[in-house]
Amino acid sequence: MHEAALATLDRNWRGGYTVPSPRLYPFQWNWDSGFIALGLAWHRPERALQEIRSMFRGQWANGLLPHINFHESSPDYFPGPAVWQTAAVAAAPRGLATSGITQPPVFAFVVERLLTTPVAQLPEWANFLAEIYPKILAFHRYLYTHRDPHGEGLVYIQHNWESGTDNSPAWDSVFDAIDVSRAREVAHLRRDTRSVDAAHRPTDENYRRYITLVDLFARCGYDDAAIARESPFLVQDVLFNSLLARSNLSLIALGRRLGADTREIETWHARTIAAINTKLWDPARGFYFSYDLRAGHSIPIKTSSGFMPLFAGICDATQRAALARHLVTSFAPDERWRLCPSTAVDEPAFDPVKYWRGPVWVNVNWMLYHGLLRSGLPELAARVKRDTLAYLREEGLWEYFDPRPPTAGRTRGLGTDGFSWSAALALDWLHHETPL
Ligand code: 9WN
Repeated sequence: MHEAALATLDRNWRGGYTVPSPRLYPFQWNWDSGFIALGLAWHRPERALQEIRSMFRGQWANGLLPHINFHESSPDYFPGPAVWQTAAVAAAPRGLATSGITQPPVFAFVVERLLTTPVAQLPEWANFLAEIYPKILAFHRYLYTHRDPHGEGLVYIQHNWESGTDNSPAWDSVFDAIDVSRAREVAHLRRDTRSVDAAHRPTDENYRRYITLVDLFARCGYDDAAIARESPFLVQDVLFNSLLARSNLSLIALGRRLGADTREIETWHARTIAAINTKLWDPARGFYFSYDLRAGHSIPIKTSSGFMPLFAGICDATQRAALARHLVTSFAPDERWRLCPSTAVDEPAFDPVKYWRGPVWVNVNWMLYHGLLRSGLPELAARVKRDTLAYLREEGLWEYFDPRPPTAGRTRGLGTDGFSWSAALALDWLHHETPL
């Protein structure tokens, strides 16, 4: 597995950045790039810095860090730059096409973790740190300024692709409410289902809605105020906000190292923790849920995103116990199931092979592992690590995995193989004992 992980990262390297998968995702993705840097850190430390620098080349003048940097053109992905139409937007960078939405904020905790890897021994590390800190800070400031209209400390996502958990059943009710009777058909433009089994991917009906939103953003010229007024999709996602909280903590630590004034971040941080634990916590169900800001209600569907406050380290003893109970009951009916399904097995929408509606994802497991460790749940953490490494060893470096007990003739590796963050986080697990 170790050799395969190294070979995968080398194969997916494009001279400055890493593609998540050569055929399915031929560009640089935002949160992928952060996880990938953690794997590069051990054998290709210079590349870890290049990877992050390449990502931030796409940063917009308003601080937005786009979810895709289109460094080179490729016919293998839809939607490409022609659909995003960001070239005319004043805040977008010159000389590099990007998408116009973001992804969960990982870079502060990624850079903090790099401190304890060979990357921090590189002569240029100190320069890198001084250069990247203000850029990450600008991204967080963008989120708090543009995505938190009521000053709640919770930022909203404006597209399911911003959640990273694209076709999670949590977004179904939002998408069901969108009128697509006059929206354009996009099924024939899709490229993903040419290289991956359509049963493992979102549906054409999903894609029609995803692109309807992108078309709306382009019409709004990526003006966040206009989008907030007009778009049907405004969601305070529990994963996104938990990663923001975790990243705030790291940003404060990095800022202090640099002798910076971190009071602005501390204020954001306190507000975000309190808001996650009130607005997104459901004491009756003992679980965290995202909130539909447009419709004005919570979205009570149990997904693996609900465990991410553990990773942020913001749960009290009651919350930790309730989450631990859910993990080994609603997410794993018995010991033969592997953790952690992206959607709880007892949810009607659970689908063991369809993308974020049931399969296990390595990046979520990696964050869950660290969250369980810091929550004083080492046995559960060890089970998550064991389950994940067993998949990677037995099946290969797939994008996601079927959580059900094995059955003869059924393959458990799903999506695309040779997936970069599966390789990179395997390397982090194999090399790095330190809890995050
Ligand atoms: C849209 C690259 C990305 C991941 C996401 C994952 C998937 C893209 C897609 O692939 O999303 O961003 O086209 O399906 O859901 O988490 O960052 O690996």
